Amino acid sequence: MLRNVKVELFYSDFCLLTSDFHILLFPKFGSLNFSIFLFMDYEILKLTVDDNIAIVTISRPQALNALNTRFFQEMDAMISEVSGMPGIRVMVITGEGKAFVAGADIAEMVDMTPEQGIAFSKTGQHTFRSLEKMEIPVIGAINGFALGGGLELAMGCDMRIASSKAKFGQPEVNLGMIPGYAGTQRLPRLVGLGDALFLLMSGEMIGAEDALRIGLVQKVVEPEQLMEEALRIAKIIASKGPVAVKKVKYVTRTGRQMHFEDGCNLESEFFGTQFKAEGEEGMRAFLEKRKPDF
Ligand code: CO8
Repeated sequence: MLRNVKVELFYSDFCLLTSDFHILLFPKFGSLNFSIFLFMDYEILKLTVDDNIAIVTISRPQALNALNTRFFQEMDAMISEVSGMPGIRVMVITGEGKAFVAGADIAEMVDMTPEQGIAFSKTGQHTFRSLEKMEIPVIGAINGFALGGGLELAMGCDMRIASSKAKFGQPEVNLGMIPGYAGTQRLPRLVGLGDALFLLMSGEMIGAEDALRIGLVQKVVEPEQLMEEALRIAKIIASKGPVAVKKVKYVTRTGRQMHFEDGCNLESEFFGTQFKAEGEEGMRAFLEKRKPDF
C-alpha cells in the first residue's frame, strides 16, 4: 500500500518506467545530487503488511515455488523495499500452495555451463546473505516442502516455524549436484555435523518433527495455525525494543563469526549504547510498573 502511494505521488515528475522497475529520482534540495529509489513490479512475490509486520509470500505454485533468476531479482528488491519501510519491525516469509520452496529451478539449471552455475550459486548466496544482514528479524513460516535451495532460503531466516506437513531436505545429490546457496555451510552450523552430513549425503527428506528434534526449526504447528503462530511470534518480537532486537540480531550473528573474546567485546559495546537508545525507558517503565514506550 505504502509502496503504491509513493509511486503515484512522485511518478509524474520524476519516474522513469522500465519493464520491471519503477525508477524514482528525487532531487536533494540544495545540491545537484539525486537519490534513486527502485520499485519492482513483482510477479513471484506478494507483499502484505499487518501492522508493523511485512509478510512476503512466494507465489509460483505451479513449479512448487522453485527459485529462478526472476525470484532472486525480486527478493533482492523486496529486501531493499521492506528495509526502507518505516515502522516495519519483523518480516515473515512463506510459500503459496503445498511448497515453501522445492529447490532451485531445475529446468533453468539443466543447461547451465559451469561458469553460469557458479554465477547462479553466487546470486543465491548473496540474496540469502542479504536476508541475514537485514536489520530486522526474518521468520520463515515453512508451509510445505523446503528442499535444496528452499531449505537454504529457510536457513537464511533468523528462525523457522513449520507446519506439521512440512518436509525438509538437501536432495541435490539425487540430481548429481551439491548445494549451491550455502547449504553445506549453514546446515552444519545449525544442526551439527552429523545430522547435516546425513541430510546432505543421503538426500533424504525429513518431516517437521525430526526437523524440530535436530534444531532445524524452532516450533511445529498444525498447517491451519501456521500463519497465526508465525504472526503471533512476530508480534511478540515487534512489541520489544526495536533497536534492542536489531542489536541482538547483529551482535549474535556477527559475534558468531568472531573469536569469543571479540564477540564479548562487541556485546559490551552495544550493551553500553543501548542505555540511551531504549534501555533507560525500558528499565524506568519496569520500575514505574508501566508498559515501556518503544
Ligand atoms: N525446479 C523446477 N520445477 C520443479 C521443482 C524444482 N526444484 N520442483 C518441482 N517442480 C515442478 C515439477 O516439475 C512439476 O511441474 P509440472 O507440473 O510442469 O510437471 C511441478 O513442480 C509439481 O511437482 P511434482 O509433480 O513433482 O509434485 P509432487 O508432489 O509429485 O512432488 C516433490 C513434490 C517431491 C517436491 C518433487 O517435485 C521434487 O522432488 N522436486 C525437486 C526437489 C529437488 O530436487 N530440489 C532440489 C533442487 S536443486 C537445488 O535446489 C540446488 C540449490 C543450489 C543451486 C545452486 C545454483 C547453481
